[in-house]
Amino acid sequence: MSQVTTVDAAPRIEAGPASPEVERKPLTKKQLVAERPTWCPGCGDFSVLALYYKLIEKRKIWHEKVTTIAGIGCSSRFPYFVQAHGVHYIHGRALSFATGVSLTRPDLHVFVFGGDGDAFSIGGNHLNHTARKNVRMTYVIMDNYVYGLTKKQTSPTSPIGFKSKTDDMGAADKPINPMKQLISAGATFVARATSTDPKHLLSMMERAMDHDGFSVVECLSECIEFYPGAFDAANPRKAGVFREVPEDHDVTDELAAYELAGAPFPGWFGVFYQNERPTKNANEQRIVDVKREKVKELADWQIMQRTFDMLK
Ligand SMILES: Cc1ncc(C[n+]2csc(CCOP(=O)(O)OP(=O)(O)O)c2C)c(N)n1
Ligand code: SF4
Ligand SMILES: [Mg+2]
Repeated sequence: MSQVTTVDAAPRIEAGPASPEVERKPLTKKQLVAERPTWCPGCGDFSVLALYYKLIEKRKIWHEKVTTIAGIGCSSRFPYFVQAHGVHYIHGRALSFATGVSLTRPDLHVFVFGGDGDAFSIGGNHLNHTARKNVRMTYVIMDNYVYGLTKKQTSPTSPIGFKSKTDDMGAADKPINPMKQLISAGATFVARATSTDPKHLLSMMERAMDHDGFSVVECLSECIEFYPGAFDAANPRKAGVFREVPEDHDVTDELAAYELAGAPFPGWFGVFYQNERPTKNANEQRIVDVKREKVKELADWQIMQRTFDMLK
């Protein structure tokens, strides 16, 4: 029988895969904290980061089993603040990078963090395709209804009338509805949360993480600097209302989810939609297995050579 040893988790990323026979202590927040966050004091993103540490600690995910990927924006600075593998990638391209990681490293928990601009504006196209392909990963969109990093431009979620550097007379264009967009694009887990309710947000992140497919949590996260008070109506501490998705809501019912999404602000919070559908990961693996079987006598480099020869 194999021996079970207990060792302390190292404070830094460890080299090599963990042996399943080695039991380790879960990581602590102290071990996960990297650079001091450069966000403005009071920014809603702090809460999301704190809960991400908590999630990793609670679910006993080891350093080498988690990766944090982001695009560009205040919210997208996330990977810098987590002592684990991560990538601060190109504006709006976090999902394409994360897709590559997810498909090639099925053993990892792939988390993507970013803002409303990164997700729905410059990255909107990637969001749609990652959703329809159902690539396995968890995406937390910190929605502050504004471009924070670049100091107050209108974003796709800014409400009509919002005055910004790009709309000094107030935004005129109809904002997108993140929930409706995600549901119709094909995301198989769609939830809504707010950074002012940490307990609820953590539970949404956990449920998203446990989902086998593309899971998205839109998290209202106030930009205290360029859009203060944006979400007061959703914050009971500011006399607002936090309404959880009704218990009898059927999360597999797409139309019912769409209806919930149509409620006026502050709307509902919780899981709007969740369904099982084959993931891109499973589909790709099936193709690889079938093709590999046909050339099982060949080494990887020979398969590659053949592919190149075919392109000549
Ligand atoms: C290709 C490209 N276009 C534009 C920019 C400038 N830019 C950086 S962040 C950003 C918007 C960020 O807004 P959001 O994603 O909502 O993040 P927040 O800062 O609000 O968290 C823009 C337009 C850029 N870095 N790269
Ligand atoms: S500018 Fe806004 S989004 Fe950026 S760190 Fe400051 S409060 Fe947060
Ligand atoms: Mg933003």
